Amino acid sequence: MNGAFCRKGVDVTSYPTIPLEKYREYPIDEMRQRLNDFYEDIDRRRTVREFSDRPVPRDIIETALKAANTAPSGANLQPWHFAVVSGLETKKKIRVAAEAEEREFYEHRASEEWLAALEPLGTDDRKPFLETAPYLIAIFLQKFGELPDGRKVKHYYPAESTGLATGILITALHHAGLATLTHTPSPMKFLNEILDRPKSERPFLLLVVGYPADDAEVPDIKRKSLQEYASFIEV
Ligand code: IYR
Repeated sequence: MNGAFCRKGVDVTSYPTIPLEKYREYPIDEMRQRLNDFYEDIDRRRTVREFSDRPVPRDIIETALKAANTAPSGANLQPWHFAVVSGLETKKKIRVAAEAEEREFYEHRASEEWLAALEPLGTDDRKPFLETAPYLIAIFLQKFGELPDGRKVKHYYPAESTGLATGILITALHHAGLATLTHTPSPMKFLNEILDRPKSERPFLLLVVGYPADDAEVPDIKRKSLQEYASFIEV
């Protein structure tokens, strides 16, 4: 089916439909095995704050971004932009701007309660990894898109969609054997200026990507148990 029609003065063309031929069903035992393997693998993922400067080929990042771009999104409008930074000059600018915001955060803006919540993680305003890691991926959320003729199109659920794409990106990079850090200097508007992104895009998060440092350590965190974060309603 492929129809062209007009709704409220907007030209609409529906997508042609195709059979779901890429879908795969697995026998239940295989389903269990695959899922256990996947869970064991993702359970090893840890957010890392100490990175090596070892380079990572750009095609690896490109493929991970292609995986991220498969995320479901409101009306399939894919309301995200990934600015991939590998140049030292730009990484330095980002570090300087992020550390300035973080100093404000740790010294003035953060509530006592927030600082107490961060205490176990031992974070502070120094962010050397912003220069050390081979890639910083600045993820932007687009509230509006632009058609080739310059008209604006409203995006739906941009935050949810960009969050989903980011989750897939982190999972893909972990799958490839790379470490990530979801960094959220606040506010992050400086990313628009440094990376020359339009005002209509909101910085969503800064993903630091690379190999962990040889001597990297991580806090011994605990994850909630299934009963704590899930409920099953069977009536
Ligand atoms: N953006 C700051 C503070 C921070 C906030 C949360 I919530 C964290 O989980 C970790 C850090 C920083 O990056 O240090």
